[in-house]
Amino acid sequence: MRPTTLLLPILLLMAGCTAADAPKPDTAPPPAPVEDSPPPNTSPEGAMSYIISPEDGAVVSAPVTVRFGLKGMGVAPAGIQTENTGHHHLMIDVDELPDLTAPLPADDNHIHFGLGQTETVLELSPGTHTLQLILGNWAHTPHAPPVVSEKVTITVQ
Ligand SMILES: [Cu+2]
Repeated sequence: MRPTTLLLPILLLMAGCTAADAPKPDTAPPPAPVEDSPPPNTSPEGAMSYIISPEDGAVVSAPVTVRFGLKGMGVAPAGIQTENTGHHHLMIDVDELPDLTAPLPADDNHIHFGLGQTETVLELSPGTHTLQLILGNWAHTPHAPPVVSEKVTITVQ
């Protein structure tokens, strides 16, 4: 009985020595830093952007509250690089969509909601206006495929 109980600690000691003395693999490349590879700029299947209100054809009075809807993706502020997220951009009276493969323009007709806002209040002049949403990624570029809402046409009294 006694020789067996002595053998086990010796074996463990030898195993420890072997691991410690093993040559370090100095030829293996260091692992690639995760933060250097941005998330893919893609949208998942079924992702959808839509204007909750006002409804298409609505007759409203200014100021107009516009509520943004998003399905299948999450809202994140500009600058936050997380897969399947983005922030809303509201196109006001924009007839032709901007380049959907580049950062979206920013002016009175292309409004960024880079803080992650999901609604806004607009002072629209009386008459007919169109509203349309485009989701942009952390760098304001639409996803692939782009997540663009239906265009809503409203009349402001
Ligand atoms: Cu933006």
